[in-house]
Amino acid sequence: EIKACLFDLDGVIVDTAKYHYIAWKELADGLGFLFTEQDNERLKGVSRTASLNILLEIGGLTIDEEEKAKLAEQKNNRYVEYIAKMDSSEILPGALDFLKECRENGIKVALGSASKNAMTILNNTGLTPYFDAIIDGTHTSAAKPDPEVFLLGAKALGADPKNCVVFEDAEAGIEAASRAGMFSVGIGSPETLKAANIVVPSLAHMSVSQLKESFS
Ligand code: B16
Ligand code: MG
Repeated sequence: EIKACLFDLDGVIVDTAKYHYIAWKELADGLGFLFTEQDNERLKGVSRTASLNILLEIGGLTIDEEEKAKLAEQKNNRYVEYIAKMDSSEILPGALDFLKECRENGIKVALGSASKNAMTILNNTGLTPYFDAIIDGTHTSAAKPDPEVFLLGAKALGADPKNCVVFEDAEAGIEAASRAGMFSVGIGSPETLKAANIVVPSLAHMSVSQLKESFS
């Protein structure tokens, strides 16, 4: 039986990857190397620090921790400028309807995001009231694929992991769900999200009745 649904933010509810990309690209430009959209795929679902390490590896740069902290801050300041302009028009197709449908069916809803900026995004898009619990990068000590973020979500909702469903667009997130002992729905392409229990292109292709059928 499904008692709770846990949602990743970037790539599932909103497309903030495009803003992460512009901000990382600007940083790479400043450091003097090219950062492509293809490179950006590697940063999806990955924490800010881990993202920076991947970026520096692409640029072939070795930098001390103090300097890294400054660069991460510089990138985040730019990113925050972009997300400050977000509104409800940036909610991905089907996401809001599905969140509402969960509630209507007595299913609890939680956010499970790696982002430390999740609250800003939820507030600017008007989505905060649709969540019963919000777990983001400010609450966790281990990043996905560690299951911590989803286990904290289940705990906050008072749900057993076996009664939880995770919606994720990143491989690391699907692995986190599986390590948490939860059913996973991949949002994206079946080729990249092989480990997910089921995969749909977006939440516009998902309904509670369909989910219940796949879950049983
Ligand atoms: P921040 P999610 C993730 O969000 C993004 O996919 C990832 O690209 C980003 O680096 C990470 O949040 C941290 O974000 O810099 O805002 O703390 O997919 O877990 O909702
Ligand atoms: Mg994501």
